Parts: sequence; structure tokens; C-alpha cells
Amino acid sequence: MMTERSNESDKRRIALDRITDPALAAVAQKFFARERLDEADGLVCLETRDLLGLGQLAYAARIARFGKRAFYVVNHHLNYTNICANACKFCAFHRTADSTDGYLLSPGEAASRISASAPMELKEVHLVGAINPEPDFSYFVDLLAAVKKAAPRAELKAFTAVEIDHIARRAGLSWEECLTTLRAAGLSALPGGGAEVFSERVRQMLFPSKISAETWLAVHATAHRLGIGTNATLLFGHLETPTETIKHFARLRAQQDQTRGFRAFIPLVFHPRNTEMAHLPGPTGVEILKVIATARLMLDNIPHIKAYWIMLGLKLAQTALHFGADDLEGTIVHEKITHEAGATTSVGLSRKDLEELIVDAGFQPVERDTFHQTVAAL
Ligand code: V47
Repeated sequence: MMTERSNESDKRRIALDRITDPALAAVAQKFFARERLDEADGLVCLETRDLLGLGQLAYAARIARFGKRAFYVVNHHLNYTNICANACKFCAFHRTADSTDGYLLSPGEAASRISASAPMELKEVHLVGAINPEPDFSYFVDLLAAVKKAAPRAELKAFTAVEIDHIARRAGLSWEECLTTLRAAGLSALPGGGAEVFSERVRQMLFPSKISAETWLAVHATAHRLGIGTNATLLFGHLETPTETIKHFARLRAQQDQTRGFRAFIPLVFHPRNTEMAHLPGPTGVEILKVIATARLMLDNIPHIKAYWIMLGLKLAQTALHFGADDLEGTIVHEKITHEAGATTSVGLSRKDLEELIVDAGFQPVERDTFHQTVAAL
């Protein structure tokens, strides 16, 4: 015990010695004293020039929770429609109803897409679309049932809070009634998309038609009350300020203190191509690593931080595992939202590819399901 304790304090001393930014060193003292970081500390993390010092703290936090394990899921991302009434300026995926390449998959077509890609292997289907005014409530029930039939071993992580709000309104249901019925049809969890950044200033500039931060958080709170686990995201690298990023983390953390239902946080790297914001450069590698590391340190009550390789690229996703991330998301099969906005990664990866990436980064791959339960370890 004594040896373990002195090893632990040696490690802290070494970590503190290596921090070159005095403001970050003060944050590190709080971190090692197990004090919760406040918004000012978060800002220090995001703005420090001591990238490696910050990375070490975030690495210590991820190792304390998960050791050298790094998670992935064998999943399939499917977008049932791209027709959207919201027309967010950061999005290259949405189409108008009269567009020649707008689509709405029938439940049967959605099931066929899933059936075409080793459906018995799948542990999860990530099923999201857009704010399409056409389909009625029975469509969503039939869609879940058809996809579940095509991939019976998969959990369905379906519909963002933005879609749940739209589906419920269109059907004249409360969020609770809507979620309860969708759960009976096969829904297991909600993905984290649609949060963007909890800033009314940025919402007015980039996504004025989308639900507000308050509504997004309230839909998730309803899901959590019903025992439906959800994820959370931040879309970053566009017009947001560092303070707005930190406030986003603070609001997620405050809600999680109350509702405890967020399982994972996914930082979404803004891709500008083919969007109305194509003049923006998107974030740099250093900015991306800082957001991931700061998320790990600030979101102390959300267990998993995903390095979504589709948006990070494989090399930065591997690096992110050393900067606080513990999960690479999944096999995906055919990603569309980021690729329409210029992503240069492949649209999917095999289980073997993911495991090799994790091993090469110095971690132990662990296959998980939607609930982050271990499926099989190497
Ligand atoms: O909701 C849209 C964002 C999200 C762009 O919950 C863009 O497990 C970057 O939410 N550049 C979809 N981002 C992705 C998503 C997600 C991915 C993986 C796992 C999970 C999960 C969730 O991507 C959208 C939107 O916030 N987005 N356009 C763009 N141009």
C-alpha cells in the first residue's frame, strides 16, 4: 500500500514537473487533489500553449477510469432521410424536398441497407436523419421495427433530440409518450447529435431554425428519466469562442449531475466543404486535441469520450487516445454527413482495422455494445 501510494505521488510530481504553463500547473494541483475544475480552469486548459502538459492531465484522467482499454463498437450508421426543414449553415447533408438528390428511405429500404452488411455481426445501428416534414409517426415505428428485424442482435441508437422533438410535435405527443412508444418499437438509446454549441449567439448565426439548447437538454433529461441512455456532442471549430465551448461543457456537466444518463461525449470537428461556411478553415490538430483533453477534464461525470475517427482522421484519432479519449466509435460502414462536408477518411472500417489502430496506439482494444458493456476483449 505504502509503495503504491508513493508510486502514485511520484507520478503526480513527475506530471507536475513537466507542466510548463504556471496557470495549467495550478489546474493540475486541483486535478490531483480531486477538486472539480471550474469554468476558469476549463478556459486555462483550452487556451494553454502547453499541449503536452494538458495531454498528460487528460491521459491521467482516462487511465484512472479505464487503464489502457480503448473501446469500439461494430456498428452501422444509416441516414433514413436527408430532406430537412432546418437548413443549418454548417451542414452539407441537408436537401430540400424538391431537390433531385433528396431521399426518404422506406422501412424496407432501410432494412435492406442493413441486411447488405453482415447484419448478424452488428451490435449497434446508429439511425439518424433530418427534419423531414413528410413521414408520420407510424413511419418511425415501422422503421425501427424493420431495422431491428434486419439486425436482431443490434441495439438501435436512433434519432437525435432534434428529431425526437419534431416527431413528437408532428404526432401531437409529449416527448415522454413519443420516447416510450419508440422504445417499445426497438429504440435503445439516443445519439448525441444536434447539440451543436449551446450558444444563442452562434445559434442565431448558424442554425436559427434548430431547437434551442434548453430544448435539446430537456429532451435528453426526459430520456434519462425514462432510463434511456444518451450521448452528447459539441460541434466545434466554426464561430464559437473558447468561453462558449467551456459553457457548453458546464451545462452538460450540470445536467449530468442531475440526470446521470449521458454515457459518452463526442467532440465533432467542423468540416466546412460544401457548406455555407466553406470560407472557414475548420480547427487545427492542436485545437482538436485541446478540446478532447479539456472535455475529459471538465466532463468528469460523463464516462466515455469518443475520438470519432471519421472526423478526426485515423492518425489524430490514435493520438487522441493519449489525450483523454477512450473510444473510437465504430465500424460505421457508410458515413454520409461528414463526407458530404469534405471528410477524407474512408466511409467505414473493419473490426480488424479498428483493433490494429488501437494496438498500434499502445492500447488494448475492447469491443463494446451501445451500453458500453464489453462484448469481447483481444
Ligand atoms: O448532428 C453536421 C454534426 C452530427 C457537420 O452519439 C457536422 O454516438 C462536422 O452526432 N462538420 C452527426 N459536423 C454526427 C453525430 C455522431 C457521430 C458519431 C457518434 C455519435 C453518437 C453521434 O454531425 C450532426 C451535427 O451536429 N455535423 N454537419 C459538418 N459539416
